[in-house]
Amino acid sequence: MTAWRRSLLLPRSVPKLKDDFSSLDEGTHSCYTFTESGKTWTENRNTCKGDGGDLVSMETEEEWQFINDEIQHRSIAYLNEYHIGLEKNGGDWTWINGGPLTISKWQVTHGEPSGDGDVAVMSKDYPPGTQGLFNDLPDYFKRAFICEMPRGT
Ligand SMILES: [Ca+2]
Ligand SMILES: [Ca+2]
Repeated sequence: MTAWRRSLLLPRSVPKLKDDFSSLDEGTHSCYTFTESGKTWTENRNTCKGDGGDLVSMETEEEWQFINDEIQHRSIAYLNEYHIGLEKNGGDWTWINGGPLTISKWQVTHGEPSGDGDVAVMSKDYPPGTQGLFNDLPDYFKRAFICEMPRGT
């Protein structure tokens, strides 16, 4: 192969980094990206939007189960918690895509939601025994996060 031809082909062979951390749910037809670290809830949400998605909204038990299965075999920093697309609007917890919160996943044995914030995290296992369960936190706490993107973007 000539040198000029090789240089034309090179850029196509460089993989997109985010593909290494994402997985596809055949049920929801969404693609999810799991980070190992992150910033504030609002900054993380903007990162998801920049990639053509948003923080994850889990409208069904099946989608929650898929996400929980994924995070149980991933490693993250920041206290084993991920920002998700759940926020308090006028006293009601709603998904940021507009859907109501229909699954019961608060860490009730730890008194959550405790009212200390208007955004939510999903636990990998922090505190121990809370796998996949939610906790409300202030926006400015820095955490890893999960993006949901429509298939094909
Ligand atoms: Ca969803
Ligand atoms: Ca809390």
